[in-house]
Amino acid sequence: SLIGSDRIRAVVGLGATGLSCVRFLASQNIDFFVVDSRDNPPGLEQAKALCPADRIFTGDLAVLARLGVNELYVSPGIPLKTPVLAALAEKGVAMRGDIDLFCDYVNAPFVAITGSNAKSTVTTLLAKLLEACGNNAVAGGNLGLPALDLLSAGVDFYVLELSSFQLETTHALQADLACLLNVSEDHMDRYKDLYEYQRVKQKVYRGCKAAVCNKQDILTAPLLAEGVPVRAFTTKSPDLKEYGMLPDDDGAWLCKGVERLYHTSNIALQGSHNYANVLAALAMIELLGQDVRADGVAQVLREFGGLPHRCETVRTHNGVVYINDSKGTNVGATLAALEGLGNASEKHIHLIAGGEGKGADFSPLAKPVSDLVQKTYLFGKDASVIAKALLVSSDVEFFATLDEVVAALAGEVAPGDIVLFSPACASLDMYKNYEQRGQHFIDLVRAL
Ligand code: UMA
Ligand code: ADP
Repeated sequence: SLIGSDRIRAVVGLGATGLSCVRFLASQNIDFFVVDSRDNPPGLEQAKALCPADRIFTGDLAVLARLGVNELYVSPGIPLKTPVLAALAEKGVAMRGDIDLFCDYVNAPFVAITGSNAKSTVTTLLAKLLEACGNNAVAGGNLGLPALDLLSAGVDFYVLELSSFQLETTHALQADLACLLNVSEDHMDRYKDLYEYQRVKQKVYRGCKAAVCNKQDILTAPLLAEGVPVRAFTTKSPDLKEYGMLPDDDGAWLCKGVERLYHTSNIALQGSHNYANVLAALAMIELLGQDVRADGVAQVLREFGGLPHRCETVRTHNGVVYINDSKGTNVGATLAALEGLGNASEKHIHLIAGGEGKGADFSPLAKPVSDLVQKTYLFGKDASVIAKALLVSSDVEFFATLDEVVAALAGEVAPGDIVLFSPACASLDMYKNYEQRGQHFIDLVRAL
């Protein structure tokens, strides 16, 4: 049974995920140890209220080797390649995660969404669409609220955003619906290459009952048993049963096959990458048995303009539009932003980028930057790594801080220009998270 007394469990990590595991196991009267490598992890005080003090170990993971554990719930921020964990795995200790635990206990349909980019946008949009169709839908996972904290009675659909880190520790997901939105390089400090990362992302489809994939990204194609329904989306013209786009004089229609569903002029999200996101969400509600033409769906699409820090317009000042895309934490996101906003005949983008590069290859930025960007302003830990990947012909300048970048812009921009803050990097070298970094940009721009 799941609660077999032969299991000796430990929760590894005391951040948001670890704490949700502690709360959940305690609520089920299951015994466990807690271990965190930090002396004073964020969830320590709350864990002490739920678990005997002599079962909590902080400061080093090495103690795990002496506790006789055979089942771990490893937090996503801790690589399984960490030597203590790798040694235990070698001895047969189960390396599980909070999502595995969620799957053991969930008793309503759940959707699992992953991808290198657009996860949060699509997860949030799908939950809104399900609600608009009259369901009680809750969203969480990597999005912020840990999956276990969502479990409650009366939920019709759980919508989970899953990161590759969470999928690493998930063994039998068996989602009612699984979606891999796109695969482009990210977290190359934790994976050997793109293909190791892709294999982890593909775990989202394991045992799923229905699937949605991206026709324009072969790395998302699922290998599934016969009879499992699959829908593909594309921003090009769709084949029968696919979700896609048919252009007309003032925009395009989002379609299912030849059937026209929504015109882009009635959709608040902007840019072709966001139309792909809407198409993915429409394909998903169809597979969940909802009506893609429901009035509520039309209303959500008219109103949902996206989440903060994702290509969000901060203000227009002296004819210059300032856009905060602080959630652009990898090359793929910044490419999508450049392609969505750029115009080769005007070359009116001023790109601000830099931060913690996570070992990424920045060379895919070289051509779009040279085609679409007037000048690039680099700051943060890996600024010089990015600069080396750009073409020598592009105009690049280095700065110590974001304050200095924004101060320098005054002498560079002209009416009609766009200032795009899309770092292509994580924020952790200089900020607590991407939200704090985005807010810093917003504050600087509002003060102009
Ligand atoms: N840490 C230690 N020692 C430990 C345990 C953790 O040093 O023993 C450090 C990690 O190296 C990491 C930090 O603590 O730097 C946080 O790690 P964690 O696993 O405790 O993180 P949580 O607080 O549980 O938050 C995690 C996700 N974070 C990560 O995957 C790093 C959150 O996604 C997610 O919202 C939350 O679970 C709920 O599911 C954040 C994220 O940045 C937003 N995700 C990455 C991304 O989107 O690119 C994957
Ligand atoms: P995630 O949760 O996967 O990080 P978000 O929805 O938060 O995804 O968006 C992250 C970044 O990706 C933002 O910079 C956003 O502008 C960009 N983005 C959104 N949709 C797409 C897409 N379909 N393809 C590539 N980038 C995208």
